[in-house]
This record gives sequence, structure tokens and C-alpha cells, in this order.
Amino acid sequence: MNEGAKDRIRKYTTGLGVEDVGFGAVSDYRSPLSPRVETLFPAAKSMVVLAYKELSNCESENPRIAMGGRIDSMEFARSCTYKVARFIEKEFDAKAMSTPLSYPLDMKPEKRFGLIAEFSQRHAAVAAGLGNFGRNNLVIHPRLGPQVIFCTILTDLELTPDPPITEDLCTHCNICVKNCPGKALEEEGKTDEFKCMKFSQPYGMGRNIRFWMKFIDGSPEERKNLMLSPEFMNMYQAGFIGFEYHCYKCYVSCPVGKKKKGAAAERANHE
Ligand code: B12
Repeated sequence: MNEGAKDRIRKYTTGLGVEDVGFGAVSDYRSPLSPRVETLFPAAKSMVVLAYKELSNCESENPRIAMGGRIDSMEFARSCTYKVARFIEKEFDAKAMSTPLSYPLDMKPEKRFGLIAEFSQRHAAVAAGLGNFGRNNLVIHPRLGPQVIFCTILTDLELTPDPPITEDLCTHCNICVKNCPGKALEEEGKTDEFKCMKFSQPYGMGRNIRFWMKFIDGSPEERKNLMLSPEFMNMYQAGFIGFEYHCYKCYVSCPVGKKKKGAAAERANHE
């Protein structure tokens, strides 16, 4: 029943176009900062982790094109996650809960104002045998590299965990460290969040706080100008999009999972 259930979930999931799926035991989930899974879903036994390959949009220097691709991936991911969770509930008479792909986040100061998730997707992916941490602090998938986003479904269904990947997938070339415009990866095993966000989310919370501080102290004329500034318009847009990412350098500079140069052209010539 167990392997049969896994096969059926895998077949359904990949049939939706999801790139890969891994199965992990809740008891193997070890996130140093996020709460224990039992506090979210006491009966949870297994994690079904879905891996979604990012489109090549993230390679574009144009931030609208890059973020547009991320929005597409996230919408696709959210819809598939819901479908797979319902499939598990209906087919196996089990309970299934999705976990947030990125937000909502707990904005309390002890959660570093939304920097520590309820559930760490990277640690779940590692436990489900989908990859391991690279020098860029991202989880590298053996076939797809780090350009993957993860989303996990928790279930009370007992599923045999997939074996963890023991091979080090990072080539330790340090290209990600050199390519980070914010110098956020200098310390091994730690992303300096604020240095990262200065480039990855230039219209996020930091900018909002600075903007509104300026607004509070401004004269009526300065306030009017601030409301009509591109800065405000960009913040407005980032607000309705949700988190808006402007930097993908640690993601796209990684050589792992990249197609060999000229492979596409060669394939096209053979068609
Ligand atoms: C908050 C957040 C951020 C914050 C803070 C990042 C951080 N320090 O965790 C900011 C805004 C800076 C950020 C940036 C980015 N993020 Co982000 N982010 C999240 C989010 C919502 C929560 C992460 C969290 O809870 N962190 C707190 C805890 C888990 O971190 P931690 O325990 O301190 O772990 C850190 C270190 O200890 C170390 N670490 C932990 N264990 C181990 C083990 C080993 C062996 C090593 C070497 C390191 C290591 O790595 C972590 C990074 O600093 C997750 C989604 C989610 N729910 O998981 C996405 C997520 C981590 N982000 C993701 C991505 C893609 C990005 C960006 C590329 C932005 C972009 N353009 O998309 C950058 C990459 C920055 C980087 N290289 O680290 C993906 C990662 C996918 C992947 N392949 O790994 C996630 C998983 C979203 C998703 N659903 O796929 N992110």
C-alpha cells in the first residue's frame, strides 16, 4: 500500500507538470529556527515536497520579466500544491495541509520581522531527498540545480521517506559568492538577509520604512512630491504583487543543472 500510494501520488503530481516530488518523514525535518511540525499539524507523519523549476525569466536583466516569470511559477505551484493535497485527501481518505511557499509570514520581531517561516521549505526538500544545501544557502537539486522553488504538503499518511542525497552537489566554485551584488554570502552557511534584501527586494519593508519616515517629516509640498514619485509607485506595485524580487544572481550564476552550451541549438538542428 505504501509504495503503491507513493507511486500514485508521484504519477499524479508529475502528470500535472511538476518537475519532481520527494517524500520525507516529519521526524527527519530539522529546521534550526522554524517551529516543530507537530505544532502546526499534530498528526502529520509525512511530507510530500514538490519541486518546481523556475523559467529562464530569472536570467533576464529586466526585473519585470524576471519577476513576471517568478509570479507564473508561484501561481502554477500554488495551484498544483492544492490539487495534490486534495488528491491525497480524496484518494487515501487522509488529511493533507499545504504549507506557504513564501508568505504569509509571522512579522513579529522574534521572527526577524517575517524572515523565519512557519515551515522551512529548504529543510523539507533536504529531508525528502530532493537536494542539499550549496554555498549559496539554496538547496541544489541534482538535475535542476538551485533554480527550483519548493512547496510541501504535510499529511497524516505514512509514506516511506526517499533516501537523502549524500553526494555534495555544490561544486564550491564560489561563483555565487562573487556574483552577489550585496555581498550577502561572504560568511559560509549564512545569508546576510539585509544585504540580500537591499538588492533582491529594493521596494520592500526597508524602503517602506525610510519612505514613510521621510513623509512624516516632510512639508506638505514634499509630501505631495513623494506621493507622485516613482519610489512610491514602485512600492505600491511591490505591495500588491507581494514580495517582489529584483535579484536572482545567486540562483542563476550557479553552474549546477545548467544545460551544456549549444545543446539546444544542436537539438534544433537534429529536428
Ligand atoms: C525569508 C526568506 C528569505 C529571506 C531570508 C533568507 C534566509 N536567511 O532564510 C530573504 C528575503 C533574504 C530571501 C532571499 C532569497 N530567497 Co528566500 N525565502 C525565505 C522563506 C520565505 C523563509 C526562509 C526561512 O524561514 N529562513 C529562516 C531559516 C530556515 O533559515 P536558517 O535556518 O537560518 O537557515 C539559513 C542558514 O542557517 C543556512 N543553512 C541552514 N541549514 C543549513 C545546512 C547547510 C549544510 C548549509 C551549508 C547551510 C544551512 O541556510 C539558510 C540561509 O541563510 C523561504 C520559504 C520557506 N517557507 O522556506 C524562501 C526561500 C528560502 N527563498 C528562496 C529563494 C529562491 C530566494 C532568493 C533566490 C530570492 C529570489 N530571487 O527568489 C534569495 C536567495 C538568498 C540566499 N542565497 O540565501 C527559495 C529557495 C529555493 C532553493 N532552491 O533553495 C525558498 C525556499 C522559497 C521556495 N518556496 O522555494 N529569502
